[in-house]
Amino acid sequence: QSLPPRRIRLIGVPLDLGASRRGVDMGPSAVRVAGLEARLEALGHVVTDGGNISVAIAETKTVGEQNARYLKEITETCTKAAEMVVKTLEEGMTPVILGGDHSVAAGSVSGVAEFYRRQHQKIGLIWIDAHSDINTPASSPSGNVHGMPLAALLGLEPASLANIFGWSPKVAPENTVLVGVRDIDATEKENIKRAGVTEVYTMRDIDERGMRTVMEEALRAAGRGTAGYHVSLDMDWIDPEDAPGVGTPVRGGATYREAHLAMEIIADHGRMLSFEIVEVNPVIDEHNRTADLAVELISSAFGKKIL
Ligand code: 5AB
Ligand code: MN
Ligand code: MN
Ligand code: MN
Repeated sequence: QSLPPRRIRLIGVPLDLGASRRGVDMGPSAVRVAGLEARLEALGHVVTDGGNISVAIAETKTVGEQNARYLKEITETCTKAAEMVVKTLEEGMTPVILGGDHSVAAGSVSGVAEFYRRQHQKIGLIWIDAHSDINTPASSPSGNVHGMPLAALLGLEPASLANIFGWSPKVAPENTVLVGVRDIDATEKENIKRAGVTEVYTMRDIDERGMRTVMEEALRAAGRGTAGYHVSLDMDWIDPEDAPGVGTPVRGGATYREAHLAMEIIADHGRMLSFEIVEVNPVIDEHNRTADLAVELISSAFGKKIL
C-alpha cells in the first residue's frame, strides 16, 4: 500500500525461561500459523523467515539464582538474538522478532542499538506493555527475568543482559517511552526515577487524552535525536478480553481499536527501525485469537490501511 515496501526478516525466539507460566516458547509458531508472512507480503513487503534462534529448555537446565531465574541461559539466547538482529540490519532488512517472553528484548534492542552505534547514531525505544519491566534482581518480586529487560537496557541490572556487546546503556532515558502501563511494582517506580525515564504514558493518560495524542508525544520523544526507534509490543498491553493468551493478564488494557490506531500511527510516521511481539502464550489462548491479533497489529504497524 502507501508505505514503501521493506525487506523483512522474521526472527523467532522461542524463549520461556523468563516467565513463570510455561508456553510462550510456542509463541513464534502460533504467530507463523496465524499467517504473518503472507499478510506482510500482501502489503508489498518482501519477507524472509529466518527461523528460530536456538533456546535452552527449562527441563535440561537448573534455575540458577532465584532472584534472576535462568539468567545464564537467557543471556546466551539474547546474545544470539542480538547478533542476528545486527546481521539483519547489515543486510538492509527490517527485523521482526517473534517472542518468546519479554526478556528477549534485552537482545533485540541491543542488536539494533549496536548496529546504529557503529554509525554514531542513537536509537529510541517504544515499550508498549501493561507492565514497566524495569525490575532488577534485587527489586523483583518474582525473580522472573521478563520483568527486567528495560532495567538492563537502561544500564541498571542484570549486568549480563545490560552488557551485551560490552557496552551500556543501550537507550537513553529521554528516548525511552512506556505506553499503556497499568501494573507497576512499587520497587519499579523507584527504578523508573533512578533510570531517569520521564516519558511514561499510563492507561489513564490514554483514557483522558486519547491514543492519538499519546502516540504523537511518545513517537516525538523516541525520535528526538535518534535514527528512529524499536517497537517492543507485549501482547498483555491489550485488554485480556481481546488478548487472553498471555501469561500475566491485567484488566483495563487497550481496546482492539486503540491498539490498531497506535500501530497505524507508528506506520504513518515511518521511523520504525525494528519490531517485536512478545508474550503470546498459545497454551492459555483461545483458538489462537491472541496470535491472530498479533498478526493484525503487526500488519497495521507495517502499513495496512482500511482504505
Ligand atoms: B512482562 C512483575 N512486575 O517483575 C514481575 O509480561 C510482572 O514482560 C512482570 O511485562 C511482567 O514479576 C513481565 C510482577
Ligand atoms: Mn517469503
Ligand atoms: Mn513485558
Ligand atoms: Mn507485560
